[in-house]
Amino acid sequence: MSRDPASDQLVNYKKSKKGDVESITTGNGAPIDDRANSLTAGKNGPILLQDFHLIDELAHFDRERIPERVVHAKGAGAFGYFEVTHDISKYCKASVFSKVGKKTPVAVRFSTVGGESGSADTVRDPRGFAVKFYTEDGVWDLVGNNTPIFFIRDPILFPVFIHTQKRNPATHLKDADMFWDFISLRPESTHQVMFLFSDRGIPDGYRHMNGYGSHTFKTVNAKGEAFYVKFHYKTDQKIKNLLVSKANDLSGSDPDYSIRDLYNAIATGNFPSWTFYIQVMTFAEAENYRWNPFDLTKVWPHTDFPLIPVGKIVLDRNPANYFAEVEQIAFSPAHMVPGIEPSPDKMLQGRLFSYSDTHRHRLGANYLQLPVNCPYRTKIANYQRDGPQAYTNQEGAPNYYPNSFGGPADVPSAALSKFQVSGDVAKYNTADEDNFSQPALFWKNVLNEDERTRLVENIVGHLKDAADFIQERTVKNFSQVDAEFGRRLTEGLRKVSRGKSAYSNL
Ligand code: HDE
Repeated sequence: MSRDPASDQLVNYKKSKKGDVESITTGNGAPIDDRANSLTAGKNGPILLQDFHLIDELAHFDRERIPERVVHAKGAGAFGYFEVTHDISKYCKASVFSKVGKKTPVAVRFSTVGGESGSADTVRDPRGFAVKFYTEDGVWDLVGNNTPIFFIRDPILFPVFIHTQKRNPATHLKDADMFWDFISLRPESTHQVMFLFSDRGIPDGYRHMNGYGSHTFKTVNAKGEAFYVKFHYKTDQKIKNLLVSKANDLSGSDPDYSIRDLYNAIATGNFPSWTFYIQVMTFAEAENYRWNPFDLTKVWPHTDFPLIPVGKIVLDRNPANYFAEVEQIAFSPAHMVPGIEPSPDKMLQGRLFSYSDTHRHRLGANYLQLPVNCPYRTKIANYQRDGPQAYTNQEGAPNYYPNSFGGPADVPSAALSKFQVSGDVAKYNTADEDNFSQPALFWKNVLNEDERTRLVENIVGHLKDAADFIQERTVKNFSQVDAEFGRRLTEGLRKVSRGKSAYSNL
């Protein structure tokens, strides 16, 4: 019987051992005579407290779970490299881009967003596309999605927005009222919601979708000149999406479809790759641009800021162990390296705090010492010490600063580029910062007629479950994108509601 490599994992493990069988041990490495029977006083007697093996097994099992990620809990990971194909050193001095042909090891984790770690892969949801570059100057994490935009533009709304994507606190069910109430009260979400309900809202696995750093970042060259930059990684496998009916079938028949697809592709040498590009905006252009360049609900159109090729990401190794290398991988937008810096994008600023915080909770204060997270191409030298599971603790090096005993010293060349800020400290309302002009371009110029039809069907299919007043407010927002869009939604909703009375499905 021929099976795929994912199904044959254990068979292949056995083959790789070439008949060797290791001796079974306790956690402290001592050999175990009998793994199947506990130590009892007499044949039917009680178990002895001295059976360390049993107690250690049960106690360890009791602690097998760590908290799942609060978002992006379900995912797949793989390893490979980033290779530079074009010189961009005039924009960025980061060592990862230093010369054509240079390869840097990477780890990638793909994910869905709203579901728990056991949820189905083929749901309508954004996909995470996080890349960890193990550079000689430390780890750089580009923690992106498969969409160049996001639902909101101020991080203060993120936790409550995520609540609307998760379960109702009373029913523990996904809730169309929560979803569309928030979306319609915050019309800056319109652009991302249109992307989400378009065909690209259900990619066919993780290999057939693009990735985007999404935010505006700042890059700095060797002369100290700074630029605003966006990162894009476009699939070389071509975009492929699933039709709703197929996706729904797969949710039942193979909820792990995307994990399986990635594993099998890599295991059979069909290595997926993405071409990496940047868009560059000068500070002068940013001053006068027609859209706020730091607003994550907007793109920089390629016609204004063309894609500049940089390199490629290739994934050629599956994780050897899922928990160690994928569940415990910890990305943070704050993990930057010299040459790559934050921009004032508020969402990015919020993320700079949140990720490392979540890792300290999920994995512990020493999460950066775990092999998959540690910046192994550079040497850690600092004044952090101790804490849970301190695996490397910098031996006898001084643990205070300044010191006279050769402890690690400052690196002035790593200083951030200087920039000026001014303005009154206040809470600035960003709710109405031009929410519809880019969605209008998306409707008119990006989607073709069939895609528009499916967008309307997909929204109707979900929005129909929300309360009437929420449906009305939502359609009103979409009408501001394009009157025709609103009209078609109204018509679609009318069709599905015909004959439906309140609680008709009870
Ligand atoms: Fe995340 N996000 N996020 N996010 N995000 C997390 O970090 C957060 C946002 C993204 O494969 C969490 O380790 C805030 C945008 C990916 O391990 C958490 C805000 C984008 C992943 C978190 C955002 C992302 C996460 C949950 C608004 C695309 C999975 C567990 C300010 C550009 C990474 C964790 C992986 C994960 C916070 C918005 C992408 C809680 C506060 C925008 C790909 O820290």
